[in-house]
Amino acid sequence: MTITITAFAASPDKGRGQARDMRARWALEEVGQPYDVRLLSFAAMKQPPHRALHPFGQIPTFEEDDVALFESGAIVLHVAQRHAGLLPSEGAGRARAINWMFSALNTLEPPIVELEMAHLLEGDRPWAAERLPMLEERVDRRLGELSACLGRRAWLEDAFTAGDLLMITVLRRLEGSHLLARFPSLADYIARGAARPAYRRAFDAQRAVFLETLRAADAGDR
Ligand code: GTB
Repeated sequence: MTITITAFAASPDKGRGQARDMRARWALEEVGQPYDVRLLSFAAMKQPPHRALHPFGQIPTFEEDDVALFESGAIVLHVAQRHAGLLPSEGAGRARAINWMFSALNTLEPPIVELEMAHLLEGDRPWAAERLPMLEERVDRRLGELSACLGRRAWLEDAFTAGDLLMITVLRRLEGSHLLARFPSLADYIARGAARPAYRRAFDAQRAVFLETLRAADAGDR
């Protein structure tokens, strides 16, 4: 059975590759596994057929034979464990790469998402002027610590791993933010990840979905 993942039919990010299907796409491209994509509307995500796969009614999901997964981190780990290219084969290095995967999702992503949500949903609230600097300071601290770990190296370990893949997708959420501008080595790290041919293929594939919605809307207008 060909692997099938799910993604937004109309991503709110307008083809910027910020939705989490990008993680699954990138991992599959890195290991050279072909995959199909089932595109879902917001309404379809909340219907029983999709909820049977994803209890929270979200994307992405992953299906292959008897394996069905619904967390982007678990999907990347599964792909990395099944196929060569994203995890070192040696025990300690493999464990460290998996450690970085958890670090991306548990230590870096939460303060970044909290800040993003505060800007989006609470920016006009009376407490925003006090809360936003506090949230920014938390992100800034983590970026400083990560930048110190990375140092002058290209990747978090000796070679690119699934830990870098997840870390870069997490850091990309800060693109355009003044917070990232303080850490040029992290901006370079993101650029190095985004220059990988597998990343480009994944990015172009999700962008093609957006361009197709534009084309269809344009044809409908005529
Ligand atoms: N923990 C889960 C995982 O890592 O897979 C979280 C999955 C998740 O948040 N999915 C989002 C979703 O399905 C899409 S990625 N949302 C629809 C819903 O909950 O109804 C989050 C996302 C969405 C949009 C942007 N954007 O527009 O920039 C960025 C990230």
